[in-house]
Amino acid sequence: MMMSTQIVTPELRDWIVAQAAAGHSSAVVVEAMKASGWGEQVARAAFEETLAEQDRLAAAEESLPARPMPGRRITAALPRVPAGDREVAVLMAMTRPRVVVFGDLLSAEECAELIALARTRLARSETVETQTGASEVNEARTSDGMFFLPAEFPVCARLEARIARLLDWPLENGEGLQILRYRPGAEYKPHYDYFDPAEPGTPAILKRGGQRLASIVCYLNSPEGGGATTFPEAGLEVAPVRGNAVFFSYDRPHPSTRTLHGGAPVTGGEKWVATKWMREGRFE
Ligand code: PD2
Ligand code: ZN
Repeated sequence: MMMSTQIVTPELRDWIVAQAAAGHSSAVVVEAMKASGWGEQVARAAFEETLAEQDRLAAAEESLPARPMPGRRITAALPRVPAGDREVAVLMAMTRPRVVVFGDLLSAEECAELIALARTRLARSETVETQTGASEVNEARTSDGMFFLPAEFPVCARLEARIARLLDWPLENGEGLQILRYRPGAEYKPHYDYFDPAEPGTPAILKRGGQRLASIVCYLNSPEGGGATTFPEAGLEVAPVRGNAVFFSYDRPHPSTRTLHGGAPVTGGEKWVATKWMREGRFE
């Protein structure tokens, strides 16, 4: 018997995959294909070959070496991590979103020193305007902020070196520390820290160090109320506690990383944080 061959178009392949994913048996799918003019043998072969191809693609993706990422090896099974001049505690670690909460990252004196150095330079926070690459004042973020240059003061250099050791990520790939102060009522609405590849200003931003891969938000004080760092898609809230930090990473600039996060409104006192972002390459 001559086997007639019929081309499996991308649309048909997607349809077959969707049918199988919806739990329809091969018999049901083959019947539906026969009803639209396919021969039984050909329909069965197309169905099986399509699913086999799908499995091969999934296996290839799984076996790709995972890319190096800041903080890759950190686990709560090793609850104290040497970080050069200090041992840092791992209080919580999770995988999707990738989030780690650290304790004892900064001393009380370091927190106070960073606040004192930043205080006189605060201005209403701006975010990068991804249309143009310029900065703009943004209603989603009602804090005041400033940036230190990398290693601008000894306390900055010390913290940057500690974070580089902790996360096993090159010092040169880190942006300068950003300090934010939230007064009562101030907040940072949920957002992603990576640069959206679909925005026209992103290519210009990426020329300097490539994408952001990870963020570490260090708490410089403990506000009297509110101010948690939230991950709405994970139902996670991290309490701002002086000297602690929340770290999260995103191996692609995509919502599938589930790294949507925000700063909840402060309800009592002020909240001060130092944020550091890690880039793919040298940031200079
Ligand atoms: O201050 C925070 O909790 C916070 C929340 C979300 C900081 C940032 N994002 C940030 O600096 O990107
Ligand atoms: Zn953020």
